Formats: sequence, C-alpha cells, structure tokens
Amino acid sequence: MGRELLDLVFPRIGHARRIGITGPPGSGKSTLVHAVAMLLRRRGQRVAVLAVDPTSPFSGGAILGDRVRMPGAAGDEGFFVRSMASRGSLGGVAATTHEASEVLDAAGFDWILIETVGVGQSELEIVELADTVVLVLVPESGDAVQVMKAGIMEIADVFVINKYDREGGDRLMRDISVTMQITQWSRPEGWVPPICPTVATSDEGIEQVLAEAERHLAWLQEDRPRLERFRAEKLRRRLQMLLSRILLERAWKAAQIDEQLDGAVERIMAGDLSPYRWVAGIELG
Ligand SMILES: Nc1nc2c(ncn2[C@@H]2O[C@H](COP(=O)(O)OP(=O)(O)OP(=O)(O)O)[C@@H](O)[C@H]2O)c(=O)[nH]1
Ligand SMILES: [Mg+2]
Repeated sequence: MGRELLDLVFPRIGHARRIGITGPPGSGKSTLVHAVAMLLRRRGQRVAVLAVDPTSPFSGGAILGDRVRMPGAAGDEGFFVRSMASRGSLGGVAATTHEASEVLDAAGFDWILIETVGVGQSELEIVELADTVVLVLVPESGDAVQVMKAGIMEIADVFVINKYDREGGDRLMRDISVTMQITQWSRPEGWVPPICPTVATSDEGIEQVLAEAERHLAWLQEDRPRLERFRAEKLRRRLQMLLSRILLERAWKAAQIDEQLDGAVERIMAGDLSPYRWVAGIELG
C-alpha cells in the first residue's frame, strides 16, 4: 500500500476496536467471526473482517481451500470482508494486515475482526494486530497441558471452547479453568481470561464472547497508565516490524540477491559451494 496514503491515514486511526481470533485449523474461527459480525451488525455497528490466509508459497494455493465465505457481506456497506494472502510478501502478512486495518479504522469501521490460523508465527503476530485476542479451542484440542505446550495459551485474553455440542467440551472447560487456578494464570497486568463455551454453527454463546471481549477492552481503557504502556509496547513492536521489513528490502536490493540466486543454486547443486559459504560471502553493501 502507498506510503503517502498510510501516512495520511495515520492521524485518523484509533476509533476501531480490533479483535484477533486465532486457533487451530478447522476449530470454527470463521463461523464464530461471522456470528459475532452478524450480532454487531444487528446492533448497528460497522464491521470489517480480515481473514489472514496462510497460503503457502509452495502449494500454490490455500491449503484448506477457500477461507472466507461470509454470507451477508454483499450489498451491506457496514460489513466488509477481505482475505489477506501471505504469499510472497517479504516481512510477512502481519505488516499488510496492519496496514489494511489502519485504513479500515480510518474509514470508520467500529470493529475489525482479524482471523488467523494458529499455526507457526501467525498467532504471535495477532497479538500485535489486535487489542483483544480470542483463542478458539475445540473439545478435540486435548487437555490444558497440551494447549499450554503448544504455546498458544499465553496469548489468549478470552478463551472460546467451540463445538461445545460435541463430546468433551465440559472436560476441557474444567481442565483449563482448574489449570488456570492452580497456576494462578493471568495475562500481563493481571487480566484473567474468561472461558466461553460456544456452538458457533447455531449462534450459541456468541453474545457472551462479545461481552467478554468488550469487558477486556473496557478493562484496558479503565487504567490510563496501563493503556499507555499497552499502546507503547505495541507501537514499539510495530516500529521494529516496519523497520525490519524496510531493512530487509534495502539489504536485499543492495546485495543484488535476486541477480545472484540462480547462479548460487547452480553452483551449490554442482557441489562447488555450500549454502553456508554462499550466505557468509554475501556483501551487504
Ligand atoms: N459441530 C460443530 N461444528 C462447527 C461448529 N462451529 C463450526 N463448525 C464446523 O466446523 C467446520 C470448520 O469451521 P470454520 O469456521 O471454517 O473453521 P475455521 O477455524 O475458520 O477453519 P480454518 O480457517 O480452515 O482454520 C465447518 O464445517 C463448520 O460448520 C460448532 O460449534 N459445532
Ligand atoms: Mg477460517
């Protein structure tokens, strides 16, 4: 996106509430996002949905098929849906998603719902993109220990146990809640994440999810110094991200990496050179 446009947009941001929704593949994130969006629309709120598409540069297409099917978006000016492909973007999807969310914020959307699949780095990036992170688990996610091991529990401001119509929801709910009590689990600054059971396909528990997200947002705002710290920390990470992208692009160009790649591949395959020696020999200018 053009730097001038983003620069113009920047002073106009800060109105939208940004909720990140993450969780394992197929846990029902899109269904939940759609249900929350519809609830917000019924309340007259303008909603934008950004679905981060973990398209692999290797498979040449989305691994799990078409990720955004959001009925109700066509012809409704207060409901915007967009899939963000991560494919081929130096610096990752977080940067482009961030830019899109700033433009939507400046355009007057009240809520920005950002869906990412909880695999790899993307769920950590969501922390930088969102004010409130909703982690969607399902009864099949295992027990709290497995969830903790996966390293995703730390990022949740609100837990959702979706597909509660299936066997095992109660057990996971109890398990997480007991584990949180025993370990005195909390997010930084003492926020204790609530756990919401949902059946996204039949709209059950959706109001509670939204209410808990709103409660978290209100909690963030009630303590001015805390809010400032929260924003400063996000801004710091954002600056690092922006800068690292620019530095990467510049260094890449300066060292003429694209021009050298084919030759390097040829020499490495011919056994003339090891990848490590080639990398070590790159002059960054
Ligand atoms: N039984 C049951 N099925 C559900 C529920 N929520 C979603 N599903 C189904 O689960 C499947 C996956 O739902 P999605 O909303 O696409 O899940 P997702 O997490 O967005 O999937 P990816 O984006 O591919 O990771 C669909 O067939 C949904 O209809 C639920 O609460 N109960
Ligand atoms: Mg989805």
